[in-house]
Amino acid sequence: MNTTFDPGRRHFIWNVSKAAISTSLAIPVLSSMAHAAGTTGSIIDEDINWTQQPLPYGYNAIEPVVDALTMEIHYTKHAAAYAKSLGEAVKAENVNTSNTTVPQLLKNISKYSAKMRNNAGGHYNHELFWKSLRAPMEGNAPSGKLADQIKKDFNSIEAFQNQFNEAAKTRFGSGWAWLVHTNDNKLVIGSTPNQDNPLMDLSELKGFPVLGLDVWEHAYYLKYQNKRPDYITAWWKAINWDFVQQRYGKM
Ligand code: MN3
Repeated sequence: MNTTFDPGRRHFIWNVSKAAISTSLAIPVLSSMAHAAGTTGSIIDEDINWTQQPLPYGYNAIEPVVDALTMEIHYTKHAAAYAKSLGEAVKAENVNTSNTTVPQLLKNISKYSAKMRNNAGGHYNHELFWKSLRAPMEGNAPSGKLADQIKKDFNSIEAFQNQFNEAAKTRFGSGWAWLVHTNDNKLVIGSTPNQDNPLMDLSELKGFPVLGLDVWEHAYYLKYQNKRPDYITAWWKAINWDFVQQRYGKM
């Protein structure tokens, strides 16, 4: 769908070829690797593993948008618990994590338990969330192809932000607001309840999650209490648009 040169993908293909040459099972290796990466309408999410990855910055790195204590509890307690419970669920439900990716599991999540749904979603969503944040700065905004597409699909960056804010504010209870790249190459805003996400086969909102905002109270309550809109407003300053742009290029 996107023809932009992607060095990560090229490297991946080269490694697969190398693996194929070094084994007599060249064809099965190639086909199973292609399957693991997703073949049609490809979702390449090689950054997401089955276990919790190190936080890419210190607990205080996103202050004052996200305070250090919230970041620490969010990462070491909430997100860590999703990863741990996901590990239990894949064991109990016989998921072969060496030939299945987390996104592949999410795309078939209706076949698994509620425990799997909540924790696979929780794990994926948080791994994505940490990487989509950076030290806050004034005037933080998307650029390049992503900004062009946003302007095309939402008329302006401001209109896009207003629509995203509305989705995040009006998600009742706990959940996530999303910017999603759809299969027909459009950017769409929506939200999901609990730890659901747009990759899930049972999600109403469908597509590749380019950007997600955690609107569970555990993400903001210590600093913002009941003022979710203030948290959402502050969050715009801390979005890592370089990362978001890379994801947009991966659909
Ligand atoms: Mn959370």
